[in-house]
Amino acid sequence: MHEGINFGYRVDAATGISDRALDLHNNFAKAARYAIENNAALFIILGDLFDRTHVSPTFRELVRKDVIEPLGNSKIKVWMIAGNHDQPHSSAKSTSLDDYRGYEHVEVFRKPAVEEIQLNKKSIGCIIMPYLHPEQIVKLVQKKENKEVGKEDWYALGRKLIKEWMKRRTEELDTDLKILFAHYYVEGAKLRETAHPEVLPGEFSFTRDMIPKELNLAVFGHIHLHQSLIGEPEVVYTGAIERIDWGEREDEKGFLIIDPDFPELWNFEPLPTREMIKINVDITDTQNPTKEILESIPVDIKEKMIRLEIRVNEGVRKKIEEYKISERLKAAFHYEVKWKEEIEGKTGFAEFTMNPLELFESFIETNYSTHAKQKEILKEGGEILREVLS
Ligand SMILES: [Mn+2]
Repeated sequence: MHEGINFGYRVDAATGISDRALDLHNNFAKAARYAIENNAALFIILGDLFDRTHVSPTFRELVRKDVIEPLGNSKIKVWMIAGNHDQPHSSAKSTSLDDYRGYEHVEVFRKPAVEEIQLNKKSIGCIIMPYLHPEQIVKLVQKKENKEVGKEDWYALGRKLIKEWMKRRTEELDTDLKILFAHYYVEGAKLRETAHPEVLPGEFSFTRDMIPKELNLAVFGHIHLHQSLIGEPEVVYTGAIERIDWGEREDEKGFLIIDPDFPELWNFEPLPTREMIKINVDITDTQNPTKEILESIPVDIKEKMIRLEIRVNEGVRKKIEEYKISERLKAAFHYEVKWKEEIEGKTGFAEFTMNPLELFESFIETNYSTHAKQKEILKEGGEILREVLS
């Protein structure tokens, strides 16, 4: 859902909310309405309800007003499972999700749990695995192993620990059906996000063999692309409810309906999406660049999102009548123009990283390599950085 996400355009001065963030919210409200109209028993939010651990009260109120309270009035239970965006790095810290604990029909899951529900006269056992940050997994492993665990071991030990826990809890369940609800990257799943990667370098991920075969279905949140990975059990990603990133511009969006009477147990229910059009135009070899750019823009752009990328030779941009382009794009919901200047005879950096964690680590290496608390600085700084970035 990514409620509270900041889009830097079409921001309402009174509320501070972008119309694009409302696109996301409106789809979320539509999913809740669908649940109400179809007498759902349970409404599950599979992580990343919020874009950050603390979002503006305005967003929290929108969620209360359009989703949580209407569902409560219709006697529909709500499960909120923490995702990487709304799970704090320290479990002692609170998150905007905790706002909703006060509702009798809402349950917030920030730790692994097992629940049993009844649906169409069938009992369903649910294994719930909220997102745990790497440092939380390290702490978990250290507690279970009763020793300090090195960087090279925690990942494998964490996987083993979670695999064994899920297997044991699945076997203990004596229900007609067994379903896993989790918020992780499962190796082999497809990614679409480009500017805002959901899966961060070094984050804890699942392998297929961790998911117990005794399950009837595994449903995952996290990746924005709705997809199904065939296997035992089938792994389904619900995907985001709207396109968050330009990499998702072709994707269908929606939510899952789970019903024990469906042959596959699940069905995908699509939601409306705002059209995103990416236009690439190359004017490095043309006599009439302004005209060529204007002709590359489709006639109907009303209410659509447009990204225009123009490849131009160095120094040519000033000859282009940019006001004509702006005038032409005005009808769009939102537009961005990116200029790619072809510069001759300059070379870039051979090795270059924009990964903030790598930049931080190399900064500490350069400036604090002899400091007595170098390791602590690295660890604490890394945690703060990850918290800020998530
Ligand atoms: Mn996520």
